[in-house]
This record gives sequence, C-alpha cells and structure tokens, in this order.
Amino acid sequence: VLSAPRRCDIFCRVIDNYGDIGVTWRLARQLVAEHHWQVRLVVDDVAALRSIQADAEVAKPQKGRAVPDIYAWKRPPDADFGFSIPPDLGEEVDVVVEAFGCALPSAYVAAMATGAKPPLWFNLEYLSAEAWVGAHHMLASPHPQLGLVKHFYFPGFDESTGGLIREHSLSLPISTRPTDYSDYSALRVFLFGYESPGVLGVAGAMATSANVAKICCASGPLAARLSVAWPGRIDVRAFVPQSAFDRLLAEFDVLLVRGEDSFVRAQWTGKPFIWQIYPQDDGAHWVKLDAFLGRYCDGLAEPAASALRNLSYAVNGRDLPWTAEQLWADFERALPMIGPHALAWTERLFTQSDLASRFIAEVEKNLKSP
Ligand code: TRH
Repeated sequence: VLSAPRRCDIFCRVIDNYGDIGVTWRLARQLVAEHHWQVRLVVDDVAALRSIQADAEVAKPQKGRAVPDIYAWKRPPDADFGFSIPPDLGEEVDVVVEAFGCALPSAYVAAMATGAKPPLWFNLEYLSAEAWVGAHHMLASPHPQLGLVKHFYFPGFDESTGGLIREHSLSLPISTRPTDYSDYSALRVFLFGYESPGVLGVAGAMATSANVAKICCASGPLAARLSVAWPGRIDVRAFVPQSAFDRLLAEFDVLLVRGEDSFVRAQWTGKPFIWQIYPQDDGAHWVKLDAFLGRYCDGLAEPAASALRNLSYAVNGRDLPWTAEQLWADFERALPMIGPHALAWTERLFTQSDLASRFIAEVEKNLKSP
C-alpha cells in the first residue's frame, strides 16, 4: 500500500503481562520501519516495554530515528505525559490509535476535536477468530459531543477483518531447524505459558516422554514451577528482545504459546503449536478458543484434529476423561499429520495482506473522504 508518511499517536495501557504492549509496540515499530510513519507510543508501563525490547531501542524521543518515540503515560491517565504532547494536535497528528479500549485522556480527546481536520481515531481491538468479527470491523462510533468518530479495528484471520500483524521483512520459511514430523523421536519444545494446572500437567507429560529431547521454558512463574517439579529437565530461557523472538521460536519443533502476540508469532513459524488463551472471568475465552480451533483444524483429518483439540483443552484447564500423558502421546503420534497441516495453515495466512497494510489502506481511504 502506498502511503504518505503519516503522523500517528498510539496509546496503550498495560493490563498485565506483555501482550498489550507487545502488540502495540510491534505495530508501532512496523509503521515506522516499513511505512516511514512518525509514531509516538504513549504507554503507562514503560517497564513492561523494556522487558520485550532491546535497551538500545528505548531512548528519548528524537526526530528522524527509525523507531517509535516512547512517551510515559503517567497515572492517573489524565495527568501530564512524560514528554509534552503538542497542544495543536489537529495540526500535528493524522491518526490516533487507542489500543484495546484503553480510554484516551479526556484533554487529549478535546484537543483532537479542535484541529481543522480532526485525526482519524481507531480503537484497536483484541484478536479473535469468532465469526462476528468481520461484520464489526471498521464500525463507527460517533462521539456524543465532539463530532469525532472512532472506528473499531478488529484484527482477524480472514479478508473481512483487519488482518494479522506480519512484518514485510518476514517470509517463509523462517525456521532455523526444519523438522521432519514423520520422525518425532527427538522433539524440542518451547513453552511460553501461564502457570496453571493445565499447563503444568501437560508440561509434566512432555518431561516424562521419551520422544521429547529438550524442553525450554521462557523465564517467569511457569519456568520456576517446572524447574522445581522436573529438575534438570527444563532449560529456562531469559527473555529475548521482541525483534529476536521469531528466531527463538524457530529453533523448536513444537510450541506452547499464550495471549495474543506470541500466539500469532507461533503461526508465522509454520510449526505445530498449542495455544494457552488468556483466561477471562466470564469464560468468554472458551468461545474464542473454539472459534480458533474451528478454523485451524479445518482440513485436518482425524485422529489428528481430536488430538490437537483435546491437548488444547487440557492446556487451558478443561477436565477431560484422559490423562495429560495420554493426550500428549496422542499429539505426538499425530505430529506426522499436524506438522504439514501447520505449515499449510501458515502458507495460507501468508497469501493474505497483513494488518499494517490493511490499516494504512483504511487510513488513506478515510483521509481522502471529505
Ligand atoms: O504476555 P501475554 O500473556 O500478554 C497478554 C496480556 O496478559 C494481556 O493483558 C492480554 O489481554 C493478552 O495477553 C491477550 O502474551 P503475549 O500476547 O504473547 O505477549 C507476550 C509478548 O512478549 C510478545 O510480544 C512476545 C514477547 N516476548 C519477547 O519479546 N521475548 C521473549 O523472550 C518472550 C518469551 C516474549
């Protein structure tokens, strides 16, 4: 997509963990590096951002650098920013992204309405494979007083949605170690999950499997628990910068990932993976998990589809009439089918345009309209 180098402010509040900032940072970085946008990322938890990026990338705002400028969003949210945001905002910014309904500071919203041409305002939603997402993508919500319009931008898995974040620099195969899934006798597994009974059970089954040669776990509460439960069996991996995360995942044959961003990155490897979805109090995550599995397992024959589904349910904590050991063994046996299926899924996703391209197309369309 051809685009003018737009000026964009992205706001993010970190609810917990690294997904909110992981997604927004990735998008901000791509808009700058690949589309030459000027992006200011305003985040309330700069420490979370530091955990996922190289220190070299965190610096004071500086014009002309190929990385987003980072601003601390101080609490309470309407208090001042770490660096001043220009008051004549309408003149300064073309696009505003409110990540995951984080609620922009009211003074900022008021300033948005004062420019000659108000900026385009998007709420970037969480990723979901549910069928309704396409119909809600880009729906408009007019502000009751200020004459501003916010659009809901829904990432997703098909052309009717806002797409998935995928840098242009990424191409298949990114694997550093191509796997022959017909021989699953020396598997290398990578774990980046939440500490929960479901994951602990399945990780224990991996630890006792003769077919698993290596288990690496990203440092954190899960790695700490597993290291105690399976001394000598778990390699704890320190966090790598987000820009090195794809290469880390590509070292392994089977991945367990979580949340939103690592879930998408696992798919770019083309490798078999199990998704531990971020649990929601009202159980809404089960619907989302099933929506994804419905799409992902389409075309995967039995018994492989059931092996993948059941292991996914077990990891996410559903009570099932089988042990974790039985479910993991079924999954191992199904790998000769799941392996090629995973790659075909990824290749299919690669034929679609990526999120930033679709986002920019919406921006250009809306900026041109009177
Ligand atoms: O950390 P997550 O579980 O994040 C979340 C948040 O909890 C959020 O509130 C929730 O709404 C959302 O999930 C769905 O998982 P996620 O999304 O995978 O984010 C992790 C980020 O950390 C991702 O950008 C990759 C990055 N990362 C690294 O950069 N280096 C590493 O070594 C590891 C293990 C992860």
